[in-house]
Amino acid sequence: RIIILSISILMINKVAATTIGFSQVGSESGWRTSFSESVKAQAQARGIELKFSDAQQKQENQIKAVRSFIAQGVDGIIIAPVVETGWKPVLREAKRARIPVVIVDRNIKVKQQSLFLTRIASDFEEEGEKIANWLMAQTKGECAIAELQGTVGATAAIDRAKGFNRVLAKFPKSKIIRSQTGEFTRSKGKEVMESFLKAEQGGKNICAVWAHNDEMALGAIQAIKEAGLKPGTDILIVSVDGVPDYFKAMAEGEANATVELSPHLGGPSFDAIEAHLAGKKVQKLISTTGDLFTQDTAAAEYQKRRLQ
Ligand code: GZL
Repeated sequence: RIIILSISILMINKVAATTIGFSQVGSESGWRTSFSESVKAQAQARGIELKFSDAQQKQENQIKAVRSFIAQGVDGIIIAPVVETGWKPVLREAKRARIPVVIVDRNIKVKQQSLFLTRIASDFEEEGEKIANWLMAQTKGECAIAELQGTVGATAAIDRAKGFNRVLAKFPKSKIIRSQTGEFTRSKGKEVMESFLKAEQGGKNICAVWAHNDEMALGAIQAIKEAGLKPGTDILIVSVDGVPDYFKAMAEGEANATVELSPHLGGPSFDAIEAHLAGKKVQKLISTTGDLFTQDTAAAEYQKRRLQ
């Protein structure tokens, strides 16, 4: 009788455990990797069975993964969308299967708000404004800027540029003189920066690099050093994410400022799905914000982060 009792308890536990599918963009940046690790750790801590899919930055892989989660009958789906468009068909399939979908980080462009449960994300425009305000204060409003944009069509790239440009418009002696996508990666960021340096007399005309994420900024720092200039002094470096390698670069004087982007979006996502499954109302947008960090606290912050 004891054996039967323990098996039935196990069965009940199995039924209670939530199964969630997570469609992740890829592993293009240090921030993205921290984000994935944080979600996996949160799932483990909560006894959630997580089905994880890495789309290698391709939307068609994300859509395939979501269809497979629906076919497996998961209790909830988390999507970190690589770009904003193209989501309506698969979201309608999830809705028909009555599976709640949480959008995390970048946004999606859908009219029907009932196609997803909630979105959990940082205010990207605010990140762009914060870093632009710091740069304008640092350069007394006079700076010729080379911009490394993120992935074309990604909310983080669109909205960070929007926030940055809104501040820049108030400083007529500052402007963006070069701008191109570095696809949020270190290698592409370095390649694009090399072309900027060639086009701008070896970098003499460039006051600062504005990179939409630390990864591309770290690539630009490599290119600037190889061109014989000092990043952080000859050319200022400003960015967003707050990954450990960037804190190290700031501590070594090779970068100047970044706005931290929290990678801990798993907990709020699981909370939202569990609240929904318990019949509770969930608000449509749950936003996170990050602080601006500069060289003066970088060494201490790096020590804290590198051990995480
Ligand atoms: C922003 C996120 C961006 C990060 C990059 O929330 O979408 O994608 O800033 C990552 O590091 O590639």
